Amino acid sequence: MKIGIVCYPTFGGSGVVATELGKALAKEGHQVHFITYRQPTRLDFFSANLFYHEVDIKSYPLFEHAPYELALASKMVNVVKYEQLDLLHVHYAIPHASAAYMAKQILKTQQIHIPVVTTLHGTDITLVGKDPSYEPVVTFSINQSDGVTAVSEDLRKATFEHFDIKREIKVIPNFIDLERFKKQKKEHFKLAICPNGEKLIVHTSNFRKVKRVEDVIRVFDAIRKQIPAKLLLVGDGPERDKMERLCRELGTCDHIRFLGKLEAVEEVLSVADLFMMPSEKESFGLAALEAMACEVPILTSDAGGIPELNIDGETGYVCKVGDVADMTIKALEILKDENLAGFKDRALRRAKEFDVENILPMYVEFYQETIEEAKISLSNI
Ligand code: GMT
Repeated sequence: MKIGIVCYPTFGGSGVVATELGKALAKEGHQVHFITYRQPTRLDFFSANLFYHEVDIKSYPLFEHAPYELALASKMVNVVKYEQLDLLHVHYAIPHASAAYMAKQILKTQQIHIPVVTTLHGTDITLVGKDPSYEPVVTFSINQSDGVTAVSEDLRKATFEHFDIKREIKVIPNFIDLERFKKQKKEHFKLAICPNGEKLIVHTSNFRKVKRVEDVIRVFDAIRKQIPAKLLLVGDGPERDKMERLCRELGTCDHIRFLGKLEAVEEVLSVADLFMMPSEKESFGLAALEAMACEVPILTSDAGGIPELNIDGETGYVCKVGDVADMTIKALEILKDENLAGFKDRALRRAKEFDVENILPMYVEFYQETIEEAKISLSNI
């Protein structure tokens, strides 16, 4: 197949999933065309089946905001037409699903019929999308897509709750490349951070409010009052300054390192004893899956689709959002020497269920079905 993939090329989970999906499809022999406003972060190598088309967003003194959606729709029209794509797969509803709708309508006037698959990733539904300023367009563009997927059962349910959806939504979970995300030998790194055998806790996120990084720091502070431990915080975002101030207030700065945006996150995960994800909203929790693949147990909140990944008491623990006291008790339970190895084994075993090799066929099958159904409905007109 010839597939066009539209996503945010930044560090966000939706962009990572879209890029990894494109890479896996290309490896299987499909031709994949990325249509994005910047080279996606993880698309930094050559492959004969991978193509990149940059969306050129022209500004003009009259525009306070350059019209990204129009530039994207125009680029989609051109790429579908000249590369003769079979399908467009857009990731994150806003504004990718509505831009795809516009491209589809333009192409229709030229007798080109392109099926569109939209994948809902999380905040496009649970946070931004349901805001009245976007809701009508999001509802419309989901209903107008030829196929829709959501990354967890919880997100699927939330979509039906928040929007007037008249079509089916298929759940296809996030996946992991176990070739890249696996425990590596990095003992020297562990020794540098934890010279006295301290337990190492890791959190990675984009430091937005929904991630509740403050809970990570408060739980860590409480853990450290009981056992020697260190904390590594990977990523950056709007809450970072506030979190640095909190460390100073708590007097824990000597035990916490802010690593910023790190590409090789698997190297840090390889030496971690516990990964924390206390999010307020989280449709799936790709960062937690990456940790599990590196044999790290996870301590999470019960937000959104996280409990579909984290099996309470098996791969880690699931606590109520904001329950710092319970999170501390559960973290100490996982970190006990007699428990840790079991949690690590089970985390890895669970991660293997989300191996890209298991999930990729679900997308391929869904594309084929969507293309077939679009052909049938066209022949019925
Ligand atoms: O986690 C983020 O804030 C980034 C966001 C995105 O859309 O880029 O991630 C969402 O999509 C990921 C991939 O499907 C999911 O694993 C994350 O759980 C989801 N984030 C939220 O729902 C907050």
